[in-house]
Amino acid sequence: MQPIDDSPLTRDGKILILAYDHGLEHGPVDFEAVPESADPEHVFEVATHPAVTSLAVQKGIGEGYYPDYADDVTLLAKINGTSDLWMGEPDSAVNWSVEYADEVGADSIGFTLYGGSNHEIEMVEEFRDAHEAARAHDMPVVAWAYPRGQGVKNDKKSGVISYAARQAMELGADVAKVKYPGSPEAMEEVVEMAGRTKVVMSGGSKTSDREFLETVKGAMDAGAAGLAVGRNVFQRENPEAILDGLEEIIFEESSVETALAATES
Ligand code: FBP
Repeated sequence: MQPIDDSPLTRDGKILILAYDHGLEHGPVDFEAVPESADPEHVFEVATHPAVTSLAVQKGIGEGYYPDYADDVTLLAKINGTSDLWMGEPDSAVNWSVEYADEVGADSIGFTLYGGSNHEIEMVEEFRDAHEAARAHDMPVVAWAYPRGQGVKNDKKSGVISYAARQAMELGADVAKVKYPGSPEAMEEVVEMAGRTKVVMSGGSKTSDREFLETVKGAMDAGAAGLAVGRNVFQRENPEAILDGLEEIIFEESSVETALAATES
């Protein structure tokens, strides 16, 4: 892992990745709440909010839409990804090369690691290749550190999430994106295990403004560097409002009450 505070992925050392690979990972069901969220242009517009330090997309959306937003949005190329249409041990296809992501204009890459899957060895070897190519292009590497598969009995257990963050750190990730382990205390352990690798909390399914902002605040107080969020932003009728609140918590270290007030202003 390397220092990334000078990279466009961060603002004051903090990170807010807007994730928008759900059409591939989950399918159209994720766009039902706010139908315009199926249109990548809508989400690129949302990503121009100053709180967003990068927009994470798959190849088709990157090459199809990023040229129109290159001046206003920082791109994270989600290199691998898979659909929800098949069954079996967790795995994820590598859909674009780091070289091509660089050509499209990406500033960083993202890669899912399913530690505990029967496909873990191949995934880690693919990660190695992507990681070393990213180094050659001076692009930070974000691991979607998602322990999952036959070897993992409980992927919500904090010790398992700490192990996934540690795995990401030892394999060279600059940022480990983890599911929230359930409490600020558990998050502290995750952050400790990740060492100098920054930890960002994964957004999860949509909750109320207060619940979401409280969880993010707890994660930040526990030492997280920020958030990688999809549904809790684009499934809202007013995504800019929640981003105003997140900006308060992540970059201004404000209280939840101040953040909630920002969502209403
Ligand atoms: P959310 O904030 O909507 O949870 O998005 C984060 C994310 O990692 C996306 O990048 C990805 O599409 C999705 O979650 C995968 O979630 P899962 O594998 O748990 O279904």
